[in-house]
Amino acid sequence: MDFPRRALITGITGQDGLYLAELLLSKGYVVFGLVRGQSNPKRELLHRIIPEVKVLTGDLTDVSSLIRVLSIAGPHEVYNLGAISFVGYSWENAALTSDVTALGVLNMLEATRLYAGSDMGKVRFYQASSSEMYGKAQEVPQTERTLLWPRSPYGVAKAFGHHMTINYRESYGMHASSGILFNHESPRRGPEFVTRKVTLAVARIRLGLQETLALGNLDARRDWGFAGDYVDAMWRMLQQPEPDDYVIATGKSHSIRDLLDVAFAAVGISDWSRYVTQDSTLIRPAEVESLIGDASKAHATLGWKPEVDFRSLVSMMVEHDLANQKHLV
Ligand code: F7E
Repeated sequence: MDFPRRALITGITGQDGLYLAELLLSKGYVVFGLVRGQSNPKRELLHRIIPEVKVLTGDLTDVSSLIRVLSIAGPHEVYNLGAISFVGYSWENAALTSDVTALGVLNMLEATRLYAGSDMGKVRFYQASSSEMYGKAQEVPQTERTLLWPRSPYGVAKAFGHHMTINYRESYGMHASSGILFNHESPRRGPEFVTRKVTLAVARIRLGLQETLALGNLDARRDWGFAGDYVDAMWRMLQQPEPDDYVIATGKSHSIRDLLDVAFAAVGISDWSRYVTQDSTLIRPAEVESLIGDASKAHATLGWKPEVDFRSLVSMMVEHDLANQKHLV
């Protein structure tokens, strides 16, 4: 094995990209991150948080930029985390979501194949697949073998990326693995996602900075874990002798109402009903009602298990938001 190991991460400025970069740096990797566009403000943010990451400019929709980036980085491991990832947005921008979240995977796989050339063993590929692919879930809990029935343009795009990853593995013998990650959150989560939207609002309500919180469907259920735990599973997949697909989940499901209970309780509010309103514009055209994953394969093969439970996760996020909003009081 060559040392130091070199990794390229697409989507480096997102929640998972940041945690994964920190994990790989702690293991002695040289880490390259793909950043999109001119004067991207996230480049500055990345430099401030993790200055050791070597930033390269490219775009998942431009295969020639990916070939260039791969030839500069010379990675042993490629983590394809880049995507348009907000499900609600994907109905409004279905074509763009497909270009980035579906075809972007094909571009990255093809660029990686060309980079590897005749030595397919020189690089390993991780695809960030999603539990959103299960959509109208056909089985409870969901495993690697559960039929995919996506319910959003985002879910359809992720299903394409998942199957294309398997296809590159089977067609070219590429060490390409697909991690089917259920919802995973952290204080780094964007405020458009429901967990962070709730924890930020709860902190602001406690501090007197906000009066109410408008939400969509309160009955949806998700299997929520901690992003810091989940990036470790990505790395473990690429250390296996053989590539494969793995569900990464906690095996526990909670509703948005449970999320509200725990988040408001963390600031001493037991009845949240007077603070929460329902906004019908936040209801999705086709909802994924309930997801819960069975990660037994990851437990058995990767030796992976989640460390942070739902309560600790939500409390961690509320604490973080209380601290970062305090200066506004
Ligand atoms: O919604 C409901 C909403 O946007 C969760 C992404 O990381 O995980 C994430 O996708 C649930 C849905 O996450 C609001 O209808 C109610 O049922 O936090 P979310 P998501 O759609 O599950 C998967 C695994 C991914 O791969 C995605 O990239 O919460 N909900 N009221 C709401 N959701 C939002 N965002 N905002 C609300 O006001």
